[in-house]
Amino acid sequence: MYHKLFTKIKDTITAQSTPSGRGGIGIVRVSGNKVKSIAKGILGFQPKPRYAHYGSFIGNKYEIIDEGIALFFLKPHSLTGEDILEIQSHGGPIIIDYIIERTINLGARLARPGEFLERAFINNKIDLIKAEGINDLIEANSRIAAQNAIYCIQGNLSNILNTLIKEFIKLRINLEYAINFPDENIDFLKYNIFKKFSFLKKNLSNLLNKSTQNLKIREGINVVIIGQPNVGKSSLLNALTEKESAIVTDIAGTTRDVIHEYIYIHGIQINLIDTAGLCETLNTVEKIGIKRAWTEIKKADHILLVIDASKAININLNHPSIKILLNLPDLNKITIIYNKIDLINPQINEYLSSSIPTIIPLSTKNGVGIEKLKIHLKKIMKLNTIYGKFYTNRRHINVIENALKILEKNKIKKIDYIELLAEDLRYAQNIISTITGEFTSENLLNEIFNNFCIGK
Ligand SMILES: Nc1nc2c(ncn2[C@@H]2O[C@H](COP(=O)(O)OP(=O)(O)OP(=O)(O)O)[C@@H](O)[C@H]2O)c(=O)[nH]1
Ligand SMILES: [Mg+2]
Repeated sequence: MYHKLFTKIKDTITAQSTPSGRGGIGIVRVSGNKVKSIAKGILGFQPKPRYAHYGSFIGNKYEIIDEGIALFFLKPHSLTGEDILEIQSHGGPIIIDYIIERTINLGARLARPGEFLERAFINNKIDLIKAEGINDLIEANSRIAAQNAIYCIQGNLSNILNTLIKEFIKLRINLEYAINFPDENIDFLKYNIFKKFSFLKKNLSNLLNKSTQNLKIREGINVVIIGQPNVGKSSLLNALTEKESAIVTDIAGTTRDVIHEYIYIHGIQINLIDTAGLCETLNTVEKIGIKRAWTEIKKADHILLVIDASKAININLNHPSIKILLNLPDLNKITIIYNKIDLINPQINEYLSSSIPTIIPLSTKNGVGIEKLKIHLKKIMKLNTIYGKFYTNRRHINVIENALKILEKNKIKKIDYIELLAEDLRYAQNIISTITGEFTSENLLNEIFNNFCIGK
C-alpha cells in the first residue's frame, strides 16, 4: 500500500549524501524514474543492480570528471523504493559539484532537505518514526541518544503503537456492537467496555511517562544552580565544567543573566544553568536577572541551592537561603550545596557530610566535594531515566498527550453516551496514527522532513 501522496512523485532528485567539505570519498545519490538514463549518461553503460562498478564518470562534453564506484539499486529494492544510483567519487567539493551538475543536466533536480527519506516514507519503505530515527541517529550527541535512535529505526515504538491501535480497534468494535444491539446483555458489555477503556488509558499514560523520561536523555537533564549573591554559584558552574564558563568576582551581583553550559556524566547530558543571585534589590538589571532565575527554577529537573557555609554556621528560619528554600516549588528536586567549606571548621564539615545526604559540603576553591557532587548527580539521573527499549521525540509526546487528553475528558461512567465515547475513541486513534504517519497531513510531513539535511 502506498501513501496518498505517492502520485505526487514524478521527478528524479539528486544530492550529495556525504557531508560537504573535503574527504577521501564523496557520495552523490540520485533517486527517481530517470535514474537508468542518468546512469547510462554518466557511466556510459547500464549498470547491473547491486553491483560495484569501478569506472569513469563522464561529463557533458564526454570529458572524464573523475573515476570511482557506481552502485545501482533497482526499484523497489532501495532506500526510497525508487531506482537509485550512488556515485562514489573523490570527496572534493569541486568534483561533487561537477557530478551533481551533470546529473541535473541529465534530467534530475536538486533534492529538498530530507527528500530521500520522505520518498522512502511515501513509498512505504519506512514509517515516520523510522525516518525520524535515522535523522536523530545522525544528529545524536551521546551514545545513549544514538542507542535510542536505533530503537526507533528497529521499530520498537512502532510495534508498541501498532499494538495499542489494535486495542483501540477492538474496543471500538465492542462499542459498535453495544450501539447496534442495545438490548443484549448491556450491563456486561458496559462493564467490559469500561475495563478495556481504563486499560487503554493506563497504557497511554504509562507510555507518556516513559516517553517524557526518554526525551530527557536526548535533550539533557536541566540542573539549575541558585542561591544568594556571592555564595559561589558561578564558581560551582566553572568547577563542574572544568573551564571558565562564567565570570567570578567577589562583588555580589556579578552574574546578571542566565548562563547555559553542559557536561556529560556516563553518556547522559546534564544542562547546567547558572543564575543571578536571589535577593531583594532595586536594581533594574538585577531584578530582570532574578525573574529569569525563577523562570529557570520552574523548568528545572533538579536544583542545586548553594549556601555560603561560612555564613551559615548558626542557620535559622530567618536566614535568606532558608527563605529561598521555602519558596521553591518542589523540595524533592533540591540538593543543598554547602560551599566554601575551606573557610569553616573541619569538624562541622565532617558532621554535615555524614548526617544529611541531600547536603553536599564542598569547596569550589580547593575542589573538595566536587567528585561527590558528580556521583550524586549521577544518582539523580538514574532516578530520571527509567526507560524501555523505545524512543520518542517531542512530536510523539505531544501527540500522545493530545490523545490522552481526549480520553481523560470522556466521563466513561455516563456510559449512556456510548456514541460520544465511540467518537472520542475514533478521534484519539486517528491522532495516535499521526505518529507512525498512517494518518498524517501533508503540512505536517513537510514540516518534519524540512528539518532534515539535504542528502538524507
Ligand atoms: N574561600 C572560598 N571562596 C569561594 C569559594 N567559591 C567561591 N568563592 C569566592 O566567592 C566569591 C563569589 O563567587 P561567585 O562564583 O562569583 O559567586 P556567585 O554566587 O556566582 O555570585 P553572583 O553571581 O554575584 O550571585 C568569589 O570571590 C569567589 O572566589 C570557595 O569554595 N571558597
Ligand atoms: Mg555568579
